[in-house]
Amino acid sequence: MTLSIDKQFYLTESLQQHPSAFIVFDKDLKIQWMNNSSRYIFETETENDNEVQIKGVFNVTKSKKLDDIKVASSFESNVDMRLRKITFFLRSRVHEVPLEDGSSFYLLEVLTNNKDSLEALRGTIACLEHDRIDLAYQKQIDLKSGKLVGLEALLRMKDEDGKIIPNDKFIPLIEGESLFSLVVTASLEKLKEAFKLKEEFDMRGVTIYLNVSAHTAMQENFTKIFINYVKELNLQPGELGLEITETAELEDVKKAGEAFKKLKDIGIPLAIDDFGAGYSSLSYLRDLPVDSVKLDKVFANTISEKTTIELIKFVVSVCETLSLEMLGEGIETQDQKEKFIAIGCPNGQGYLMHRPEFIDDLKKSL
Ligand code: G
Ligand code: MN
Repeated sequence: MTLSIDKQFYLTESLQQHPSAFIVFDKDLKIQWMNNSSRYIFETETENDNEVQIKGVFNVTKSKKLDDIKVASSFESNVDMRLRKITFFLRSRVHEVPLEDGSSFYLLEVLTNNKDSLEALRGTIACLEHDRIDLAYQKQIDLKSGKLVGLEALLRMKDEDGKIIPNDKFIPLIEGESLFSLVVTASLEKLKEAFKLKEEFDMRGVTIYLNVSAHTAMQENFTKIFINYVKELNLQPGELGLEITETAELEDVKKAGEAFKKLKDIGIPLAIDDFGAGYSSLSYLRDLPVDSVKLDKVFANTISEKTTIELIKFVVSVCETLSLEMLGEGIETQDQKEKFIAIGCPNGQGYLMHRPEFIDDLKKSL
């Protein structure tokens, strides 16, 4: 079906410049038209070159195929998209627009909350397509002996000029999107380099940690990704770990606990990141199968204050009682390091010991 010129005219006039991304497609899922926002996020000039394809439209609530929906004029749906080499789901609202001849066409509206989300979507797609997803590594040290105990892999997405995009710019905005699973998959692919290095340098007992939000790690498809990864690389228990960071309160802690239990069972330890700040709270120690606590860098920053010292002592004592590993983050000075040792915090991480490095530089510093 092709849209009649006049119909298309009214539609395109009003939606061409709309800040949301809109796509018109027919019942054979062939894309007929895209507005400027769509072209922008997909980085494409025209709808006719097959760079962007709709593979399927699913009604989330009713699990019905597009053709079955005769009554609804608008429904929320995951749209299965193929963009050049990558495929992902787009959270969308699909409007069915009837035509005079009894047929209809479909208007897809990409469900993003605001302009920043659109930018995050576009930026992430570009990073995925152009292999601009990298990992930097930072050493985690036994403070007394100086021995290497862990490596934290830090996501580093780069823009077209090679400049690093701050993680808080895109990640919170795409975490709920299926696109994010591609970022995790790309990170895990990169992480294989670190496991190779680990073998090469015989770093037994060193855990390599990847950062994920609890919201991410508790979703079933992510649990599967991690489980398959451990199998594929034949990793031994404790070789891969996850650091859980939170940018929002965890709604279903019980469900998260169950998901983490599955990961723990296959030998993936769980570290609570940024502990004692933001949403990373004491109750996580009760409700999640935690192995290790990473004390937020605000404690290192203020370690000269009496209250901070008492708080660190308290966490040290909790960790000892519950047999948890503990690490102080953001150690930048010798004085901070010594205070951590005096209080009894066993492990540390920070610019004083090691600044995050990409794999080639890390290799040189091992
Ligand atoms: O949330 P998380 O703890 O994963 O954040 C780690 C971030 O902190 C990384 O981006 C890393 O570069 C940064 N970082 C690591 N060590 C230090 C440090 O000693 N001081 C400061 N200010 N930042 C650090
Ligand atoms: Mn971290």
